[in-house]
Amino acid sequence: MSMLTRIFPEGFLWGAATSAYQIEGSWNEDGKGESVWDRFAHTMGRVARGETGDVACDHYHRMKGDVALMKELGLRAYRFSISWSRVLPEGTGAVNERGLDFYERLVDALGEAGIAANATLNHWDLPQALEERGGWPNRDCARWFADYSRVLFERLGDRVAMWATHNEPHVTALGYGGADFAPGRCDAAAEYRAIHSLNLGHGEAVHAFRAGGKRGPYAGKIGIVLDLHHYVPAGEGEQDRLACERAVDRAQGVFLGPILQGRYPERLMEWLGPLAPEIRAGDLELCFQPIDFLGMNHYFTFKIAYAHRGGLLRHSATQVSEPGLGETALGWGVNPIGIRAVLERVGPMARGMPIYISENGTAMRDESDASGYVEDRGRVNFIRRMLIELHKAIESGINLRGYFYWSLMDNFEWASGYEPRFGLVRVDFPTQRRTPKLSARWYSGVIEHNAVEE
Ligand code: GBH
Repeated sequence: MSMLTRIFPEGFLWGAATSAYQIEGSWNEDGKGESVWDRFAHTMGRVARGETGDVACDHYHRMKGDVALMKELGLRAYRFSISWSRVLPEGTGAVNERGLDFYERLVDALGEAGIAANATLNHWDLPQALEERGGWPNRDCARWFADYSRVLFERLGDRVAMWATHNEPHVTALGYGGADFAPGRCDAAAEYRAIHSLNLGHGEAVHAFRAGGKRGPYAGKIGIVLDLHHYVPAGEGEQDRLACERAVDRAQGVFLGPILQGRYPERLMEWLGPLAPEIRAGDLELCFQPIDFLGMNHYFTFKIAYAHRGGLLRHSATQVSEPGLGETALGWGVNPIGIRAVLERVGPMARGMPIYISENGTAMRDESDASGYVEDRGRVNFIRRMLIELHKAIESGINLRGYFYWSLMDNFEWASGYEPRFGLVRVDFPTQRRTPKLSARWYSGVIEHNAVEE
């Protein structure tokens, strides 16, 4: 077998990602307020087996050990999110100092370990108090978000290397249109209003960051994390092509457009008619702030067909896998070339701005031995295949600067609960014992050599 070593550019940022609700636990401790995900998970029937993030990985109490583990694995960067209702229990107004202190201790522990802090301000867990004031469909939410962001910039702006405003705002909006994500409102008009407030909130937060408070601009960079999957029309006909365009515009264009180009996708807005969000004078300028990087979460390739019964967008989606690669424990396809295809499509829109893979990973039915060790060769192969495609994308001129595996450790996979395991590190939930899997050891080697073997 011939071996080809693909060496990444110097300084390529290797990391792993998590989010607050999925790992922290301590949902009502030290003054934390309730979030929409606390409320959703506590509601009967919303999450598989009635599981919740009440305890999750107990990271709130085990943070020091978790950072030590990251150091042991050799991570150069760690992407985490900040729970808004831990910092501002009511969403606006009084700061909960104990909550804010937790993030300060985390950022300082990362600093001591030599790991770059990559903080996401909104990973879906809106304070429930703000949901009761209308949530994201209320455009005031943009201002509440910017005020909350400012609290974090003021306290941690001298130590955080990278900030992301939102994680996958597409999914936050789905929480209004559908039932699978909090708050699960099933209200299509609310979904599209939420999209616009999310864009405005992003713009206001970036603007606040640049204004830089009393101490002038902060040290770090700011951007946003979007879920950018690969979409292909099922057939060659016009109907499938247009259905595919609607799917891409709904999932991606409504964010990429305003944020990178200062406009919404026109054909989709026409299609939506009265459901299209109200855009006021000055809004698009606000959304269209210069950002420092684009974060891309990537998981799968969809084949899109026109479907008369396909809901508002009249489409249906099926997963695509490269032959022989099967599907993940969540039924998602595995199609390595998709990650490069998206980079090649989105790269030009980003006009050379640095791009990071802020999430990519696979859920597997891991089985551990008696010691807790998992020999997850499938996950190693998954990551290896993705990294090869990323290396090819860099060779073709894409300004890709880093890769964050999702996730550092097994955690609460939203409405699917604890069953799908994404981690490099196994978590035995009853004992909270952490055991690095084969993939963690392998990934450490990739980081150490800054290279992957093809
Ligand atoms: C990411 O979500 C999250 O950022 C992370 O918290 C999560 O744990 C991880 O990935 C793994 O799931 O486009 O309408 O068909 C990705 C979750 C999966 C949510 C696909 C939306 C498709 C909805 N996304 N899902 S749609």
